[in-house]
Order: sequence, then structure tokens, then C-alpha cells
Amino acid sequence: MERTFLMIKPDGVQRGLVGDILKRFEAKGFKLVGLKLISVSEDLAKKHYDVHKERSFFAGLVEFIISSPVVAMVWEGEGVVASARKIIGATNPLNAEPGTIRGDYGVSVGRNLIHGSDAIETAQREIALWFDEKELTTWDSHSNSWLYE
Ligand code: ABT
Ligand code: MG
Repeated sequence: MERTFLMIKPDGVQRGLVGDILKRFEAKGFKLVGLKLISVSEDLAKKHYDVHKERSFFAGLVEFIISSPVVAMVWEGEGVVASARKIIGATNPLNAEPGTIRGDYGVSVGRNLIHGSDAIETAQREIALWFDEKELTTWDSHSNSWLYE
């Protein structure tokens, strides 16, 4: 089954939005298989955002991610990678639709509340980067037969 990596950024944790954000993915019908609150090391932040290392905003982005705890998560379900990106909304919260997490709660691109893997291959890389295999839990959700035909 498809999996994605999501991370509630320091602004989402500081603003008390963890419960609201988790609720959206649960209510949609995705299954939580990994969850932890952590202070991110500079090394991990740099590895996570490696694709942006030449960009002007890279140093500020790394500083932001290590500035305060984040909630790292793995969610599972059919089409979860693309669907989670829709639930999250556009990168710039001012362009994100109301009803999305960024559309409902954000106003600036550098404080956009949550990260979601942008493709299945990216998700596999990010899950391996953030979680040990033993931190992920495989379980049967009683909702499964009511979510899937
Ligand atoms: P992430 O889920 O955090 O990867 O965001 P998303 O994929 O929607 O957007 P990208 B382009 O990957 O942005 C990564 C982080 O960099 C910030 N950013 C991005 C800037 O601060 N300035 C910019 O001009 C761009 C393009 C936004 C994202 N994180 N934060 N916070
Ligand atoms: Mg991205």
C-alpha cells in the first residue's frame, strides 16, 4: 500500500495546530503508521531539503526547521501521496484554496505549516531518512472494508 511522509513544521506545532492537522488525514480515511515529535538536527534538515541546497532560501529554511520541534509522520492509503498534497494546499498559503491546511491557516511561504512528499519515490526516500523501519507499525484498520470496495 502507498505511503507518504508528512511533517508538521515548527510553526504548526507552536500554533497548536497538531490536532487539527492529524484530524484531517484521519477523517479522510488514511491510516497512520508512524508518528513522533522531534527536534530536528541540522544534518537531517539539510538532507531533507537537499534538492533546494543551491537556492537562496535554503539557509533560512534549515534554520526554521531546526528552530523548534516538528511532528514527523507516515500515512498509508490508496493515492495518499497526491491526495495529501491536495489536503495541504499550494506552497504559498496565499494561493492555497480555503479548506486546505495552508489555505486555512497560513499567510507566508516560509511558514507554510506542513510538508508532504511530492512523489512516490520522494516519499520512499523521506520515510527512510526520517524513520527506522521498527518505528513504523503495520496494523489492520477496522475501517478498511468501509473505505475501500
Ligand atoms: P515542502 O512540503 O516544505 O517541500 O513545500 P512544497 O513542496 O509545497 O514547496 P517547496 B518548493 O518544496 O518548498 C520547500 C520549502 O521552501 C520554502 N520556500 C520555497 C521558500 O521559503 N521560498 C521559496 O521561494 C520557495 C520556492 C517553502 C517550503 N517550506 N517552508 N517552510
Ligand atoms: Mg517540496
